[in-house]
Amino acid sequence: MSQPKVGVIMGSQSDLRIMKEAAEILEQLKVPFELTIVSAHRTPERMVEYATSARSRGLKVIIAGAGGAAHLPGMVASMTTLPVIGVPVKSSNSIDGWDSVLSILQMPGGIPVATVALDGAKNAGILAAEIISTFDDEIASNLESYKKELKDKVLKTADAVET
Ligand code: RP5
Repeated sequence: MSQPKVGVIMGSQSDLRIMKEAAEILEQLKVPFELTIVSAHRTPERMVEYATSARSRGLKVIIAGAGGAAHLPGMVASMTTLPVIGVPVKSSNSIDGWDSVLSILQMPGGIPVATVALDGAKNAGILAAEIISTFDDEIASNLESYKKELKDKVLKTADAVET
């Protein structure tokens, strides 16, 4: 694949079962991306390096997923001017995922994180593609086809159940 435009990062390997959905949809939409593990708490220096070098490395959007005390998306957003999409991951010892949701959603003014639904990695991938599509016609056209497929599927089921 060509130069990655989207960086997909997550706090732990245990987030991969969810975050791979972002990778899958980016692949489907033909958006070049990179994927790695960056932990806010266990590898803080790596997080700083990732966030501060992201723009100069050519990334346009960062998708950051984490669970529990999910500081990764917000901390990355504090160190870059790239758009950051946060994915709250429901980790095994979480309080129904509310910890992840609130710690990613409730950012202070000035440091936005575009937070998707709990375990909403697929939508994070689509949103990242939509941001890229503002300056990339090929991705825009791939998104058009994807949304048409969604529409056709619904119309087909509507036809099937209609009486
Ligand atoms: C967070 O803690 C990670 O994002 C993960 O969702 C959660 C649990 O991590 P592990 O203990 O499974 O590595 O930092």
